[in-house]
Amino acid sequence: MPVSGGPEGTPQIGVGKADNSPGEAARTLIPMATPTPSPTSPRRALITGINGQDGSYLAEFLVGKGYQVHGLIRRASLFNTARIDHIYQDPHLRQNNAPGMILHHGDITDANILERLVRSIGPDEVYNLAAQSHVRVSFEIPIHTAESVAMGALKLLEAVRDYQQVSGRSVRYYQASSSEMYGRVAETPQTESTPFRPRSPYAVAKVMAHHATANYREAYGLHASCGILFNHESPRRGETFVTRKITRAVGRIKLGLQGALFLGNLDAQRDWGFAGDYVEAMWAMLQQPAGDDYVIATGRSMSVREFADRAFAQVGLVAKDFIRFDQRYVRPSEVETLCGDASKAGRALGWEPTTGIEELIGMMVEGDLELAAQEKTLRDAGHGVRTERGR
Ligand code: NDP
Ligand code: GDR
Repeated sequence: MPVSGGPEGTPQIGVGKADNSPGEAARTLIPMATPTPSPTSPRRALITGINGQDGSYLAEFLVGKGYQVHGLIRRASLFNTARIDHIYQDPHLRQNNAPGMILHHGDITDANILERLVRSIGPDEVYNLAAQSHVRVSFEIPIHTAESVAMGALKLLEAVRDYQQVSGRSVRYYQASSSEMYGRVAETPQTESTPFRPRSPYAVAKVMAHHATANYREAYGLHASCGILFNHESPRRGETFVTRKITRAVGRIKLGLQGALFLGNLDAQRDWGFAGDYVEAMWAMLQQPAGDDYVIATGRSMSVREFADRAFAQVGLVAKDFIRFDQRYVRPSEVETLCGDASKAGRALGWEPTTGIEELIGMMVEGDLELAAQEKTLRDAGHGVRTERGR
């Protein structure tokens, strides 16, 4: 999928920082031309992490609402837009209407790009979803995780603050906070006021991003909100997260393509919801008169073991006949149990989950049975099988 360098008419960018100025109040921004929205122009949203699970559902949702959606995407040596290809409109085939989605190359760790993008797009809403989001992996690459999760958020907040100051326009900001921040939980269920006791490099970094967002709200009056989202899944979930790993295995085992499923801690409990529901809460937060923090959860939790039992049962199999333990998937420090109380979001946003766990497991198993069937058809016909990653 082609990636745009930015909308036509992108103004030149220039931020001046006063030289030799004393520490306090040293920042001087040079006023400059920024895109001026007309009353008829669509609202503009910038999404970092647009090609991830949540980014894809959010982009779909916002395009459906008539937004022009801009997405930050990393350059990769293989196509990495499978989750959003269906929203993309080929400019060669498009009629005269404006594109619904425009992608821009960049990285959340690159402050220069973030500043340039925010200024050239002139977004009404910014959704910061980009992150090294795998908890187990964060123990292996803690510094990279902190750079994308914590420093990335701070750099984007700075870009938004500068843009507001220079343009005089107001931007609404969403930060993807996480239930993982509760760590060794102080109380159950967890609410917006439950203390954070992070248990992984990922969670530590998310706590920093969360507090930075609240600080920009208080210090600079930024309309900034944190969604403390509990685990949410879908057929688009990355294949190394436990729910998708299980449903992918269910499909492949059922069709004879795989013999066993290797997992770590089966006793961990999570409050699992559907990603499609959760992105609507992100948007709803930015439609409020002021920024705030909200827990988004179902209020029901279940162990990994029970999730697996139910997923295998959907195809008439017994999970324990196929599950094997692998120490490599156990975390150095684990979050044993999470269960969220989303009553504030219910009252303030009118948000509640619409998809129950059984329906969620059903849609994931159905999607992965279909993928396994495609794989089996190709194998039976004597073809090698390419995964979506191009192997
Ligand atoms: P995914 O892992 O599916 O998507 C993460 C996105 O971030 C991808 O688009 C990825 O791009 C991008 N990304 C990673 N590193 C960078 C970087 N350095 N620069 C630019 N983009 C980058 O996560 P989800 O969609 O599930 O989650 C979205 C956000 O919500 C994340 O911040 C996550 O931590 C948070 N969250 C998720 C929850 C969940 O249950 N899903 C719960 C609570 C919070 P690429 O494809 O190039 O890697
Ligand atoms: P989590 O999700 O760490 O909660 O983070 P994940 O699906 O990775 O793990 C959930 C629980 O399952 C246990 N587990 C395994 N996990 C994985 N990935 N692979 C296994 O083989 C396995 N076996 C058991 C884990 O130990 C854990 O207890 C997700 C991410 O989306 C974060 O970005 C987000 O912030 C949180 O959810 C809320």
